[in-house]
Amino acid sequence: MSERLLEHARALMVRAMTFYRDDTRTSTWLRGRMERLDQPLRIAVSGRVKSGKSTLINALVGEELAPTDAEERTQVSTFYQYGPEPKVLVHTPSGAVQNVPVPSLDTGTIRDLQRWRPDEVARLVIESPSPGLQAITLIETPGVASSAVQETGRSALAQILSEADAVLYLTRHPHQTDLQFLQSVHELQIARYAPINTIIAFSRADETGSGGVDALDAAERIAQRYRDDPTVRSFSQHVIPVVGLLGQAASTMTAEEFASFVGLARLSQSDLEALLLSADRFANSTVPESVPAAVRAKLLERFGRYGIARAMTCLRDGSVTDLKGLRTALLEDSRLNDLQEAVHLQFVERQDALRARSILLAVDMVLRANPRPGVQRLLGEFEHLMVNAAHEWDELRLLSSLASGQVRFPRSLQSEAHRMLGAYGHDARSRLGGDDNAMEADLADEAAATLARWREQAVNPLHDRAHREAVQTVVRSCERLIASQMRG
Ligand SMILES: Nc1nc2c(ncn2[C@@H]2O[C@H](COP(=O)(O)OP(=O)(O)O)[C@@H](O)[C@H]2O)c(=O)[nH]1
Ligand SMILES: [Mg+2]
Repeated sequence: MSERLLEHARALMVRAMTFYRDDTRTSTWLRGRMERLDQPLRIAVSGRVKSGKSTLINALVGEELAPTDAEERTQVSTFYQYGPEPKVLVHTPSGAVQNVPVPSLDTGTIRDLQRWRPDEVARLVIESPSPGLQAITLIETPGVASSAVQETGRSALAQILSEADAVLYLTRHPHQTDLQFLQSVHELQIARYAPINTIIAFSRADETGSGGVDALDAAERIAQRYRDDPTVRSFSQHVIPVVGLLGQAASTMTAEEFASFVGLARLSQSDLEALLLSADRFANSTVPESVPAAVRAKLLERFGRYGIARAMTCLRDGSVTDLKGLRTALLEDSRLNDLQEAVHLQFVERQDALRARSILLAVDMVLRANPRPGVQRLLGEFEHLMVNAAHEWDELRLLSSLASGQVRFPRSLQSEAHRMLGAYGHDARSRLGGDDNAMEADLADEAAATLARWREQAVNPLHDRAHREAVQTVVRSCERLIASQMRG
């Protein structure tokens, strides 16, 4: 159905382009939006300053491109996208695009460009042939609540978010500001669009509590609390702890770093324990000379205490013997895999629905900003599409709540809901679980029976709000299915 929604959205976009064909600015803007359908999905990586955005981007790309620890005032929206050759494009506020020749793409060069003033650069586009960028473009937004955002106004940030198909929001521990921010973005831009497009990453999870070896367990417990929070749940189904620093270091680990880890793992138990007592001791102790202090300090900066402790455990218990093995184990420990899986399931696999949402958002913006005679008709088509789209997004959102366990029904209803919401396909047979020989009349009976079962659930007083809403969504799916059976 998402495919069909996307086709309808695309058709509406084409009509809007025709409608504004004599208005060059508007039609060019719309054409730009249209061309994005053939480009990788755009994911905005947002959050406060130092929430770990750049680090996580590097971890996801598997390369060090994004400069970390940027000064707050130098923040500019930076796009990391695929290109056959390394390339840097500077977009000026007036809309001009400059190709800046750079000797190589490294964090130092990019950091220098990020220092340009906001009146000189509106956004930076970094193109790199990294395989990690083939399916997705990552956009680092200015830090939420940073002075840069205050200066340029929240609208600049909202603008970037409206250009993204999905949002990965990083927070160290969801502060009030984060929640307010996320909510305001939804109210501002996407109120009419089901928020199927936000994943919250509980970043720098290794620093949770006292930052010891059990930091991730503590982070997981906190994440669970947030998953159950109704406010959080209203805009995201996923809260995932992640250690971007370790993800970044593991995916770019060198042979020398591996050799240093092996050297450290060979120390006696007591020497190693003494070394791991504090970050200061680890980086500055005069012993062991076999792995000099400068090398240790670098390891600490790259992997963090948690990463080093995990590397020691893996190497000493014999579960890991080579660089590749250690990389795999540390990536697992960083939870980057879980995050990547969620990005894949929530964003990449649902890209048709997300792209349809982006297109509708763009058409809506244009129609409202440029009213002229005849626009009513397009607005009418838009509203009609939105009603269908909204239900489809409800279905997607509920499927992911069922998957994450936020919504749970007794087993038989659970699997029926799953099917009915279109998990196995959108035609009547897939939704009703009929076999290939099922007759139309049987399917119609089954649909009626299913609707009756779910209407019964609708008056079940034991359901809380989330479950009542879930039941309503399934009821609507049944009703729509029956309506289409009657038409067909
Ligand atoms: N311990 C730890 N530090 C991190 C992690 N991610 C980022 N950092 C550190 O936090 C600081 C800010 O990170 P950065 O990625 O630049 O944040 P940004 O401002 O949101 O882009 C840097 O010093 C990073 O090394 C993490 O997962 N664990
Ligand atoms: Mg940054």
